[in-house]
Amino acid sequence: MTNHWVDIKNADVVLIMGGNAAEAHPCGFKWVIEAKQHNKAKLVVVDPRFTRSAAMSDYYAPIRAGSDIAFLGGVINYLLSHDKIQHEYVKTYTNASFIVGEDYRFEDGIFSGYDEAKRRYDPKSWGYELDEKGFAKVDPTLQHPRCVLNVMKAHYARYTPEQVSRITGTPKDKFLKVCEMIAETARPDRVMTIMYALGWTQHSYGSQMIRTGAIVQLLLGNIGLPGGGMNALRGHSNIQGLTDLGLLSTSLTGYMSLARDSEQDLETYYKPRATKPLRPGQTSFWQNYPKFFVSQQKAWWGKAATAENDWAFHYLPKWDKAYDVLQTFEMMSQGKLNGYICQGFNPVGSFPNKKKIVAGLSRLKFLAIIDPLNTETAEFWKNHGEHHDVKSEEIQTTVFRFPSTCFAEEDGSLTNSGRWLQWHWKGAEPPGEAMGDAEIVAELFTRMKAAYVKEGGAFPDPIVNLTWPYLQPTRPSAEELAKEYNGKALADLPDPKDPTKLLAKAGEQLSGFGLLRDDGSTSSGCWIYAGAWTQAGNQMARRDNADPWGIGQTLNWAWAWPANRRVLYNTASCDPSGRPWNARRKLVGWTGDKWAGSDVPDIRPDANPGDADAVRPFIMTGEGVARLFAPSGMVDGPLPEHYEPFESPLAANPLHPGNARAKSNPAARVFKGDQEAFGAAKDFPYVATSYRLTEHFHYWTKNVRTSAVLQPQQFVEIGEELAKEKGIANGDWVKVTSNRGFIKAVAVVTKRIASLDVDGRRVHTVGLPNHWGFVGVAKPGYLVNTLTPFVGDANTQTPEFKSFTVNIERA
Ligand SMILES: Nc1nc2c(c(=O)[nH]1)N[C@H]1C(S)=C(S)[C@@H](COP(=O)(O)OP(=O)(O)OC[C@H]3O[C@@H](n4cnc5c(=O)[nH]c(N)nc54)[C@H](O)[C@@H]3O)O[C@H]1N2
Ligand SMILES: Nc1nc2c(c(=O)[nH]1)N[C@H]1C(S)=C(S)[C@@H](COP(=O)(O)OP(=O)(O)OC[C@H]3O[C@@H](n4cnc5c(=O)[nH]c(N)nc54)[C@H](O)[C@@H]3O)O[C@H]1N2
Ligand SMILES: [Mo]
Repeated sequence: MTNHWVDIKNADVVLIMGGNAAEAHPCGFKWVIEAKQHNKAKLVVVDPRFTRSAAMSDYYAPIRAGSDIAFLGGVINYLLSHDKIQHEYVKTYTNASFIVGEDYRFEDGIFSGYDEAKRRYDPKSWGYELDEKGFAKVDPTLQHPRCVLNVMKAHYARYTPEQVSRITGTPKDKFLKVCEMIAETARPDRVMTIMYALGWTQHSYGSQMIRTGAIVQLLLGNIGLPGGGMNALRGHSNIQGLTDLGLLSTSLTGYMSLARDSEQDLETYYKPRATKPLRPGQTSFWQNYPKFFVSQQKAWWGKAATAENDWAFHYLPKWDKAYDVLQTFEMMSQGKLNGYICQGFNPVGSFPNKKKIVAGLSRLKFLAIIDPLNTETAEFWKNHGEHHDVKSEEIQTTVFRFPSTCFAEEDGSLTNSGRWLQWHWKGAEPPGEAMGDAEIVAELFTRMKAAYVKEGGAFPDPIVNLTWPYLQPTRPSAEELAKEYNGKALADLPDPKDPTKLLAKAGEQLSGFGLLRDDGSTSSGCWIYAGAWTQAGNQMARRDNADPWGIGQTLNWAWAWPANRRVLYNTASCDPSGRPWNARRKLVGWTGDKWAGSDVPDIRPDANPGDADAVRPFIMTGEGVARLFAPSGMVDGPLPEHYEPFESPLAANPLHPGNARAKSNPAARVFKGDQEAFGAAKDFPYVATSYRLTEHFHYWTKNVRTSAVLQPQQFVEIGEELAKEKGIANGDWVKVTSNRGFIKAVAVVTKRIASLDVDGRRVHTVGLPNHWGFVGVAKPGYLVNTLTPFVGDANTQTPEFKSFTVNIERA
């Protein structure tokens, strides 16, 4: 989230699109109700299904799953052609005036730089035109034909209301009504928040869907303002913490990235990361990359990380490709993996194409499961009759099971969607021989280290030199780990402005990332978490909910990264002179000599907005402004474009009917066998989408009798029109088939799923709740991921769970 949960109450318009907060985030949804009740906010929901969120809305519009870029591209076109943009914001705080280089092209659905054989773009031609000093050229009059605003105008002119309706199936009048409601917030004193989750992320172009939403918000001037923002509703209680701490295969902590194999020395590694400013006078977070990186290396390798060995840079692996979950299971199915450690993860249930996942696990020598519960993955080898029909005698994988505690049996912090680190305390002792996750990992590590010390090995250094500063080496405590993430001074830190003063003494916890250095005198396991556990103690455990400004800015409740800032880019909540756009809801403002207000300013506190080359609010970019057009950072194009899901009921992309290459995302990675496992529209004519129910949490609550009673039986949802066409009555057993397998369940026939007119044909949707499987106390059912395709988003590799195709018939 750019903003946070409580802040949603400040919105004038709430757009829930690509999520179903009332169902999947029922506690957080109360802030939408607050906004409606106390702020007269209008709730707009766009979803293929009339959801529980839709039931609370002021306006609902249906949409064909997978077509949100067409919808939002149409909104962009509407805003630009009806002059419903926040002009001053767009001009000063976005790259609207930046000039795109003359080699940039977009033709027939493909951007310049495409290599068809590799399915990859070279983004060189998407860059800005630079001047002699390396700064981007701009045209403040917005007249230049290649300035971003005009490039964008031309790109989205194709997304007319008729075209949008043809692609999305959303009736034109409903689309235009949503545009009108959204456009209301182009005024400086009106804001919209966008709440989204998997309905946007789980597509082969999910990242671009989110970008389209962000572009809409920027044109309206809604980013950085209270009640505004792009708000990703995160899933598991600490999934925000997972990405913050760099658990993805090409990440390091705090959104730093692991080096590629072409970056074998520190200098080459820093070059693209420690970004140079693209505007005169601009400062950017990433200019400090070496300070964050060296401090991480010192936290990990202590004295073994020295200036002479480039801070142990060569201890880190270099990536030839991302080892995301799809890649890993692809390699497993090719027999390239011996073992797999599966900690708090149930891939047989949660990853696509169950047949392929099980085939992969069957080729392992060993599988280690660290989980408080029994799971489908732990029993992948066992025949469970019709729900999981495998030949156990042909599977040789040894499965080890390590019973772990769950979060309620441990102390620690959880980072919520709003980036708040909230400390929690153990609620109960774990049962039986269950051990904490950190203890299990620590046991594994100490034994591995002992083996490396004794036997050597190809490259023992990163293991034997790893710092392991815990009082009990096999029992690292949550407190010790948290202090390590925060970081400390390894030497006295004199104030560079006044060397007689110390900013921190050797050994002290650091108060924030501003103190980090690149000379080895500081350590921090995760720079964005610096400030969470300072000399003053555990900031995450703070529980003062005082809200002096009355807009939900409880700065003494828990601690938010970065620097306890609650709303990112918050200086964009002011006009270019530093005055809040809306005096009623003030985050920060320029007082004449500093920035101050109800939030921690997201800028140098003394950055005078009146200066000729004033620092601009989007300090994560070298431009200092937000990117409507992304010259870098995306693998599949600088502007979002609509493509069809890999399985679609349509024969072509209606925007590019003559170009088969532009039907689906040309830069998405598709493994060979998976291409062949995609189904054709003639055999699988219906759009399928999968989702959650309030009463269950993934596959765990099958182990809870009360949850099993509340939603006792697996079902699939279809609209009345499709039911009639197929002769299916409410309560009938049906069989749903994709090209990868089938499931059987009870049909719920409902008015809540509309059939839509898409590109001249009638398109029906089959809704698939996720939560059943073959382990637990609930009535067994089929895993929905028997049906789903093995392909992911081009940027993140998040699987395309939200739009694929199936057939359905009475069983
Ligand atoms: N009770 C409960 N709560 C949960 C969970 C749970 O299992 N149970 N899981 C948690 C986790 S891990 C996560 S990540 C979050 C997920 O939270 P959400 O993303 O809100 O959950 P989903 O139900 O998967 O999907 C949301 C909606 O997306 C819609 N949708 C599908 N395709 C499209 C599309 O192409 N466009 C649009 N506009 N909408 C589409 C679906 O119809 C559905 O209503 O929930 C968390 N909360
Ligand atoms: N078709 C379809 N598939 C989906 C989705 C979808 O919308 N549609 N959503 C996807 C999403 S968003 C997600 S997040 C994934 C979730 O997929 P998984 O990550 O596989 O999720 P869970 O089943 O929630 O959790 C896995 C295991 O974690 C265990 N666990 C709980 N607490 C602890 C703990 O403290 N320590 C340890 N070691 N284990 C613990 C649980 O018992 C459970 O067995 O599913 C994805 N799969
Ligand atoms: Mo999730």
